[in-house]
Amino acid sequence: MTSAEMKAAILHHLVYTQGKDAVTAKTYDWRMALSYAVRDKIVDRWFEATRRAYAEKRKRVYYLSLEFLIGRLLKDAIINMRLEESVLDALKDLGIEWEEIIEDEPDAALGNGGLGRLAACFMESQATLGLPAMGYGIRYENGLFRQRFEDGRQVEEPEDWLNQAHAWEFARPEVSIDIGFGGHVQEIGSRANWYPSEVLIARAHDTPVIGWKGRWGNTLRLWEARPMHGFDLARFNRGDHTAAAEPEAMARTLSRVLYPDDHTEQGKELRLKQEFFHTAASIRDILRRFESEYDDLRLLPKKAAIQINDTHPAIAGPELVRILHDERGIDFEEAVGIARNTISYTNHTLLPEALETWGEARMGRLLPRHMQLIDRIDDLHRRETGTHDLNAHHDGKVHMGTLGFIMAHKVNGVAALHTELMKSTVFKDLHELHPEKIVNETNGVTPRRWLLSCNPRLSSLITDSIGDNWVDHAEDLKKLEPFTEDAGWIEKFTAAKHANKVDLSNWIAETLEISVDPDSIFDIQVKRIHEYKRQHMNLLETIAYWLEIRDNPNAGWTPRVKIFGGKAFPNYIYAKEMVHLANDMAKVMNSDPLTSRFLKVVFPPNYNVSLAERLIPAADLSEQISTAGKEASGTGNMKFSLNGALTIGTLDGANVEIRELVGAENFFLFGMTAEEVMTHRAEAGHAARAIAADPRLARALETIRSGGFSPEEPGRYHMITDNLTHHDYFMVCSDFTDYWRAQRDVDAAFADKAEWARVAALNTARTGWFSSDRTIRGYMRDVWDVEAAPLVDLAAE
Ligand code: NBG
Repeated sequence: MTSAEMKAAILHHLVYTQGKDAVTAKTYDWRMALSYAVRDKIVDRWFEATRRAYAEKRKRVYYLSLEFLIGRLLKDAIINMRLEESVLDALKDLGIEWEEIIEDEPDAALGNGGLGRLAACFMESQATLGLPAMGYGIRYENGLFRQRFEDGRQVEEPEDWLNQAHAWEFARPEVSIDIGFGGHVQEIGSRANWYPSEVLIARAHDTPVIGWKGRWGNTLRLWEARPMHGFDLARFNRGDHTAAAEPEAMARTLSRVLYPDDHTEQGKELRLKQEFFHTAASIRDILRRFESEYDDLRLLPKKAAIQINDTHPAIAGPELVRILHDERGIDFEEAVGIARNTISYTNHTLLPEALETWGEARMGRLLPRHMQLIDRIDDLHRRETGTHDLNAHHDGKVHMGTLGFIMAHKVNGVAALHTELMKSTVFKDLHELHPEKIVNETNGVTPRRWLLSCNPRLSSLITDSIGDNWVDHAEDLKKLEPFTEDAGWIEKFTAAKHANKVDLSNWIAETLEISVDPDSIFDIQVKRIHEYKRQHMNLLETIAYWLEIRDNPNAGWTPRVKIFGGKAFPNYIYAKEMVHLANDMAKVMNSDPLTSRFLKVVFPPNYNVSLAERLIPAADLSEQISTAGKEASGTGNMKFSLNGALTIGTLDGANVEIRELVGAENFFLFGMTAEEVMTHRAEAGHAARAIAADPRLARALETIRSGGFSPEEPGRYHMITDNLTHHDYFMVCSDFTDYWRAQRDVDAAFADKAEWARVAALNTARTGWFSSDRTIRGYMRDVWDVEAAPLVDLAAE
């Protein structure tokens, strides 16, 4: 597409779709016009892919997830369609600022963190690989809350990304599916009729997901909840105006908010309803498509693979069995077999507080037929395996992890260590019964968004050096290795990183009014705020460093900028205290004349996908410091490494694999192993002993305790200091000393600029393996048994 054609398309949509005259058009109007112009190009490719999937009778993958953290879509689409040149030229011609347009798009935050972002990366990789796939999610009206700080405290505000028109979706009112809840069951022999007492409608909204070079496109289908009967006119006419709108409001509640926690099981009825609503609508839709093509349901596992993203959609098993058995008349055991061979389940955490359970009373009330079927599934599984005590339904609850496991033919972990821990801990007994079921599929990230798009300087250097094949064959980044021995090339690499750091410094100065020196170490920890991720350990180390500088301000310290980002679950008081402490520390430290040349603390609010895209390319040091055994994988860790940051981290999640790939000598390792954590935790008084043995740690804790960062309220952080001193489940104190040591190793290493840059470049060269293309290929081979369509390379016109 030429620039002139692009310009004409933008102007056409500005007038005829957006209904605006160029003279009065605002940034929003131009963004919408550009989005429609780009979308037009995508639609043809998307249809073409859909038609091919049908014509070639291909097996499809269905990715069921309560979260899709897709972020902004415009730039992604432009880059994958290779339209940057024509768009940039056209905008320039029209006098419109590219940056302004990109920044104007709301960040679709339909997820909490890693789990949701992984789903988004998977969608992009599936499209890039030409794998016929469909993502099913919920179209939350309010995504993850917006975070603001008020006197350093986190304040949550509703996120209303749908307030403006959303350029990327197509409403499909013709795809409306009835979803029932409650009511009663009438058993007829083995089968039953379910008569729900409440019925809602799931309405589909489709967003095209286009792969690299536009060679394939898939659909992200998000469900909106609508009332069966909308506005009650009779009631309205009787003057009961509020009640008239009630059904509408009740239904809308269901797809209104994303639950803002990712590691605690909430047990709220609305959440269970959301899960069933999402899953039942998706299963219906999958069967409708299947039955339009084939007439033998026994073929389902050959033509469809349903992936359950964590346990949230795990009711898919019983629901599919219910339809196959009750509605289609397939024998119960055979129905279970078909469902199992179709479904597979990904586990994303071993934290006990995150493993979903539902009370049998609630489940029985809301989903009476499913409750019966779960018991029959348990019963069948007992007979198959000759066991007595491995039921999904036990102790008055339905355990969704067990249900997911029993109803899947494959169950996967998301990093090597995590998968091994699944086998030896949470799923130990089930694993012994089904030793073939658990497989590992280490997470990945799409290099299109997480390198090509977010880091244009480094990407151009890479492409200039090795060509652009790396974009969809990220293992090609290995070809950079010889360049890392070339001083001239390393200078270019350093220049790219430095320019990214200057950009970030300017942004920090503009938005937060903090000046930071781009020559400092940019040390970044961005992720949800959680005790197991140990932001407080990082804060303690920051305090200890600060105190040391104060003691001896002229000792030639290595300057650092400590950057934090992340949201705390609104009811998680401890995590909110960590946020508050970080902000209080920033206030004190950034204005300390003795230390501020050497140490700054920066905490931009509202960490989201777009902020990640801004921060990661500018990082020198990536903080991956979770208690070993607790972080299933991590994906931020991969993004940092890919963008040339060095990692300071524990042997946890995918850190283990990052270290193997980049080389142990290029990784700042510290802390206990998962096994050591388990034994050490059992020893009483571990925290007190660690504190007594490390005066720096003791002093840092004492500084917080005595109100060093909250003089107006010295006891403000007693929750944190008491917990760390007496309990410290996540072993912050016991790992602190080694963490401090590793941080000083970082200082020493940073002093040799050229060597640091060489290692940073090696990180980029050696982490192509973490492309989500590799992950998806793994699922295709080990889990889904599916092949991609051969792709025709359609260069950008
Ligand atoms: C998260 C893990 C991360 C992992 C992502 C994606 C949940 C329940 N789990 O370590 O904590 O990277 O899933 O797999 O959100």
